[in-house]
Amino acid sequence: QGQPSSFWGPQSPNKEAADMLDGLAELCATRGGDGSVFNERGFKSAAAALRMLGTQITDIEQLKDLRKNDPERVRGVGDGAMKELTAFLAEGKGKSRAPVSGADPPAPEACLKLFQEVGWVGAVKARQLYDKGMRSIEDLRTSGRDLLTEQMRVCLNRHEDIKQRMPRSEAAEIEAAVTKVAQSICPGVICQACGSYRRGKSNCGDVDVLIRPPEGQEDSPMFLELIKELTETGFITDRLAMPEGPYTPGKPQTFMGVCKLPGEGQIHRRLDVKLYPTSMFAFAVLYFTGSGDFNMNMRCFAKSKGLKLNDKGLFKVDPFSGEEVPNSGYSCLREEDVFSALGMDWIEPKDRKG
Ligand code: DCP
Ligand code: MG
Ligand code: MN
Repeated sequence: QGQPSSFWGPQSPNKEAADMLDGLAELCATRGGDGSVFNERGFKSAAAALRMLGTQITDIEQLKDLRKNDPERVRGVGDGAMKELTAFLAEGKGKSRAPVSGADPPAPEACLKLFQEVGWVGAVKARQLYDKGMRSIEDLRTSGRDLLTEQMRVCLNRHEDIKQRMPRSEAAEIEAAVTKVAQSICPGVICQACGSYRRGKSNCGDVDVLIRPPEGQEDSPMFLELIKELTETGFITDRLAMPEGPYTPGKPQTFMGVCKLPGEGQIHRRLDVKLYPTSMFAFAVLYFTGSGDFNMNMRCFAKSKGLKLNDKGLFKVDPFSGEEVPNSGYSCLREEDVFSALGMDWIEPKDRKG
C-alpha cells in the first residue's frame, strides 16, 4: 500500500528476477509435498517485493544492504529467495533454472500419506487424487474439491486444526460441554468420554462421548435435540455423520462432526457423540474405549469361545451357520459383566493396549 505501482509489470527494472521467482513459486506449487507451500509463498512474496522496488538490482549486495538498512522496502524477500537471487545474479539472467533449494518432488508415497491424513480419505481415494495430479494439501484446496466427498471437504477445511491432538484437559472440557447441554435436555442422562481419553492418554485425537439414557429408562429420544442445541450455540461447527431417519427406539444413534470450545484461541476438534440404549451401553463403552488392538484381541478371544462381541452386545454363534443365535445376547449392565461373561479378568482402561 502507498507504494508506487508504476513499476509493476513490464516497467519494473527487476522484472526478470521477479519472473524467475514467480516461476519457482509455480514449480513448487505443482511439485507440492509437505513444506513446499512455504517455499511457494516465499518466492511469490519476494517476487512481489522486487516488482515494487524502483531500483534495479544487479548485485546481491544491494539487496543485502536493503534488507539491513531499509527492510520495509524488501519485506517479503526471505532467505530462500535470497539464495535463488544470489545464483540468478551471479549466473546471469535469462536462464530457466531449477531451484537451488526448494522442495524435491515428493515421492508418491509421501503424497499418499499426506492425503490420508485428511479425515475420510483412504488409500483408494489418495491414489485417485495422486493420479489426477494432486501433490499437496494446497492442490486439494485449489483444484481437488470436486474429487472429494462432503465429509472429506469438511476435514480438508479444518485440516490444520483437527490434525493436531488435544491435551486431555481440553477433552475433559468438551465432555463437560456436551454433558451440560445433555443434562438440561434430559436430566439424569449419563455422558462419558471414552476412547484414548478414558485410557488415560495425556493427549487425544478426538473426543468420543457416549450417552446413556437416565436410570431406569431403556431409551431416549433426546439425541437429535442435543445435536441441534449444540449446533445452535456454535459449539458444533460441522457435521460429518448424523443419525439416519427418525428416532427408532432400541437403536444406537451416532453423530460425528467438529466442535470448538467458546473463547479466544480455541481451535476446532473432532467430536463423536453416540447414544446407546441401556442394554447395549456397557458393550458400547467397552468398544469405544479401545484401543483398536485391544478390541481385536478381545473379539478373537470371544470367537474362540463360540461368541461374537461387538459394540451392541455379546452373542452366541451357531457353529454350523456362523450366524448369531437370536436372543442369545448376554445381559451386561457394567463393563465388568462383559469381562466375566467371557471368563476374563478385569483389565483397567489404562492397560488396554494390545
Ligand atoms: N474402534 C475400533 N475399531 C475401529 C475404530 C474404532 O475398535 N475401526 C474403537 C477403538 C478406539 C475407539 O473406537 O479406541 C475410538 O476410536 P478413535 O479413532 O477415536 O481412537 P482413540 O480414541 O483410541 O484414539 P485417538 O486419541 O486418536 O482418538
Ligand atoms: Mg478418540
Ligand atoms: Mn473417535
